[in-house]
Amino acid sequence: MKCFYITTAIDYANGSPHLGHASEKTLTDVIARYKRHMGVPVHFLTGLDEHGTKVQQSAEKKGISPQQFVDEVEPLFRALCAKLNISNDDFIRTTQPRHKKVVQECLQRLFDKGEIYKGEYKGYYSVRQEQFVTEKERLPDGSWPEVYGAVTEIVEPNYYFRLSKYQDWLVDFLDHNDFVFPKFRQKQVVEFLKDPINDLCISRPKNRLEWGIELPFDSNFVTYVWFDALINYTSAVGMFTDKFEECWPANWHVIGKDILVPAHAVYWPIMLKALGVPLPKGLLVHGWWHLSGQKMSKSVGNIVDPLAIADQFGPDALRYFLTREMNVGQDADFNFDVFLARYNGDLANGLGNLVSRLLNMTGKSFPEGLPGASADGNLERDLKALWEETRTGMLACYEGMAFHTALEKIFVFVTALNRYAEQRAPWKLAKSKSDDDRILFETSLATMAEGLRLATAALAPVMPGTCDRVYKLLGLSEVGLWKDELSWGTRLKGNVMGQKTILFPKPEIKAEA
Ligand code: ME8
Repeated sequence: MKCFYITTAIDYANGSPHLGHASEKTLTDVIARYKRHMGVPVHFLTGLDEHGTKVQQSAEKKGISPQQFVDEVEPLFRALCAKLNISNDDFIRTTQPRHKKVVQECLQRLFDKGEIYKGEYKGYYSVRQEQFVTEKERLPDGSWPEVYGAVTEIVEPNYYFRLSKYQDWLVDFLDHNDFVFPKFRQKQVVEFLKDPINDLCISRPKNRLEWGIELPFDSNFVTYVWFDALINYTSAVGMFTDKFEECWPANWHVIGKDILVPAHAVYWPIMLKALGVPLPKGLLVHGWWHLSGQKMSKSVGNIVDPLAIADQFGPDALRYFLTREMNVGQDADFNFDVFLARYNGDLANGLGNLVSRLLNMTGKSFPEGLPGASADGNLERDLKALWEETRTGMLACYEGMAFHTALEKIFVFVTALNRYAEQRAPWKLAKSKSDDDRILFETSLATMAEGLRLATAALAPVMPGTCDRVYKLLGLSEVGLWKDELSWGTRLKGNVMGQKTILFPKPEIKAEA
């Protein structure tokens, strides 16, 4: 079976990882894990974008070489992946020989086909954005928008890629294909293409920028960083080798909204088209996290960096929050008070409480193994019916990228399980001498355990560590394929349950009132 190939953007190696990087990797990981639970072979790529002016400048500031600089940054990003339990199969760095080789091969092929030509550029250049800017972008008072930083006028020979030649093709392609998710983002691309696009300057003279991949046909130049970076998606899976078709075309490039236009939705499809290579199947574009975190750092001294939350609360608490609070495509707000409310409400009092209640009682009453459910009352039937509904709903949500709603549905079920526990009150039934109560007692624990197992299996793409832990506590190995995991059954009968466990300890810090 051809693999499901999914990628994140490759992060700029000019600083430390931040919440945006964490959330994009988490989102991509949720999809990758979901697919694996569906039995689909997955190839998941993430990595680092290591060339360009910003890296060269950051290295200069530190007084070290750019290579040394990126070598120091790389472990930070790998540590982020490890900390968040990201299941990437590969980690590409654009300074790796496997990548440079493919970039040069692409450039040479395009040059040989006449798709790249030499011209002269006179214009304004933004160092911060590593791009030329046009008069059109000047503000009414003649200055440049702040995002560009310092803008200087330069004249230099450069190489150009014939982007404009493909504009009509791209417009037509977008007219006939769903390429960008969510749909409103594709409309933004179409809107962008209503104005004529220019050819793309894909070189930088070495006297201005040395830190890049040398053009194979002119050693006085290096490659523009975007032209280099985009190719990571193909260089990592063996472009120009026999292996390439095992993964390519990619199923999703997961990216933020800031790098859709023009990089991923215009440059990249046209580069591939000009090379005669199929396009990826889609661009999955997420919104941005905004931090009401300025406030956060003041109110709770120790949680300045949102990633420190993963240290303090566990990676799954952060993964849960990021997935629960972002409607993919829309922006979201990172607010520590909301984080705490989710942690305490959904995780500690919801899932965590269910686990500790169950294990407390099984530990006391059934240390030799979980009993079976021999009664089938209204409460049990209602729960089973709710599970059927939850399963159908959450599967559709996972498939439709509505992960926040999938979680909402699963937690409605978790709440129902806790309510069931309160209604059946097994802690009271345990004290009764009647045979009927004994049967109900056993049934209630078996029902809680099976419900917990199902909720856990459904949460596995989002909270993989916690779910494997709960599965072990239920006497199972890790969560497997969903075709085997999501039906209400009796497989837990006789399993020896684990010791009472607090999955989500109450935090020591308090949210500000
Ligand atoms: O753009 N919320 O790298 P990058 C959500 N190297 N996502 C965010 C975010 C936020 N606050 N801030 C950044 C680059 N991101 C290029 C990509 S790909 C061939 C080259 C996302 O480190 C951003 O949208 O600036 C992007 O998808 C990713 O983090 C890397 O951003």
